[in-house]
Amino acid sequence: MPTFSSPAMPRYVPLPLARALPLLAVALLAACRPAPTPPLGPEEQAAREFANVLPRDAPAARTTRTFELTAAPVTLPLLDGRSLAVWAYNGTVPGPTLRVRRGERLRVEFRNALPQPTTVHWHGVRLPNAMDGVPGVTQAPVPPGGTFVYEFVPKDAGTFWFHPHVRGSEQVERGLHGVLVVEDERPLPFDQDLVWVLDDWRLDASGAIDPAFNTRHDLAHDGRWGRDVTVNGRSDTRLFARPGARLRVRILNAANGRVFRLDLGGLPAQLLAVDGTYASRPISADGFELAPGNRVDLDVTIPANAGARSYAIGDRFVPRAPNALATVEVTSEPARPTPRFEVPRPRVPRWAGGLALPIRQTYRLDARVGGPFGIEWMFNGEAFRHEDASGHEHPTATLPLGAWSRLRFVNDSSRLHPIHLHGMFFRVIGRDGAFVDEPFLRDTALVHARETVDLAVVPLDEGRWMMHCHVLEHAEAGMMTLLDVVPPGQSPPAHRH
Ligand SMILES: [Cu+2]
Repeated sequence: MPTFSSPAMPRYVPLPLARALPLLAVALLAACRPAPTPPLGPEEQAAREFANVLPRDAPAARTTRTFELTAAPVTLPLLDGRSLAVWAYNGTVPGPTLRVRRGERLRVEFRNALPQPTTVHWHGVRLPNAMDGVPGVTQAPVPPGGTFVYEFVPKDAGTFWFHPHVRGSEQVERGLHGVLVVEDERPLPFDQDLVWVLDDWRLDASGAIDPAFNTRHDLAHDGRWGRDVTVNGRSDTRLFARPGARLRVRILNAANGRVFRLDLGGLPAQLLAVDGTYASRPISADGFELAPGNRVDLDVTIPANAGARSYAIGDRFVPRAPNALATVEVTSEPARPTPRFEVPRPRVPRWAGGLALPIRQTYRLDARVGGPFGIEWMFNGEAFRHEDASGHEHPTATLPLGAWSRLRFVNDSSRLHPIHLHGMFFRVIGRDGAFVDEPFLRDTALVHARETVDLAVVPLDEGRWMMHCHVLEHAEAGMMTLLDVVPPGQSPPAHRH
């Protein structure tokens, strides 16, 4: 049967006939097809709930913003002026905050001046797979003295961060991390827009960064927790604001293992965004558990009648060992009117029936004795072998592009595992079998001791993406794996050998 929809329709077909042919073709097709399309299945409906929640494609880039980024050892006055030998991006810890606007291309000319190979991973950013910075999977590690250009157009506005994906438990701990802010096309008119990087430090007897990484003790617990807790490298961070001011505070947990539970000390603050993307409704930021890798953006309004008072911001994740984080000092300036504006409130799918739908893959989280550090952490009894992460590691799940998938994490251990997926946002839909209605997406979700967590995801970006525990010692000791995102019906690319 000739196909009439071909673009190569002969020119000599008389015009009325040319008009009639497509109609005829449609009629013929309709005649030989079973007429009604079947109703959508529940998973297709779930995928449809995600339509237009996030942009499928990157915006057309009008301009390119270029940054030079060098990782190198340096000695800095940190921890209240004590000098500390660290590894740093561009000579600062935290590293520079890179700011681009959505619709701009980001170009980062990276140079490795470390004594080890490294890469740069752009945590939370939806970007082409080849720019994801995963050694042996998306790129070769950058050797000492080597360079690499990272270039991409971020699809989403929000608060992201970047850090090495080689020997992360050592390189991040030594100071290699920075924030990437992708501003909205029209930034919200807050009085201040600032970044707080939370971290902790473990020093040895000489006051240097303790060089014992991936110890058995840390592996048997929740990774490396240091006693010195800092915000932007200091333990006395103070933020000054006038009465009536409205602030956007972007908070990142860059610690290897420590979880922070925010105590805002009475400061009126709402969660504006989690892990980069906006929440669908305002919720209190008090008590939010910020696991390693997580970000929150706070929408803070200083009361007009606050007077010259201060608010103590702290962490109460371990109730018997709270930490002071920072102080918000209200200045004695006269109050000015609080800026009033609407914040974006995107639709976030509820997936109310999600826990009744099939599980695409279950991951059991546990440890065993063995491996290079004495203890290995595993997904489903398998530890990721970093030394041969050159294509020998096989993906443990295939997620169809644009389709709904449910992943289940069963923590058979008594430790904390913040699970991070590269290249996609997901929603936590269940904890211990009970439906959870968080009004935001995430890229990192904390799985508590012995807990079962269900998440739902509609990946929009093809590629071989990493999934790992963001307790960096657990990741280093094997709690990593790969997920393939492929168009529906296609099989993943054969893995390289
Ligand atoms: Cu873990």
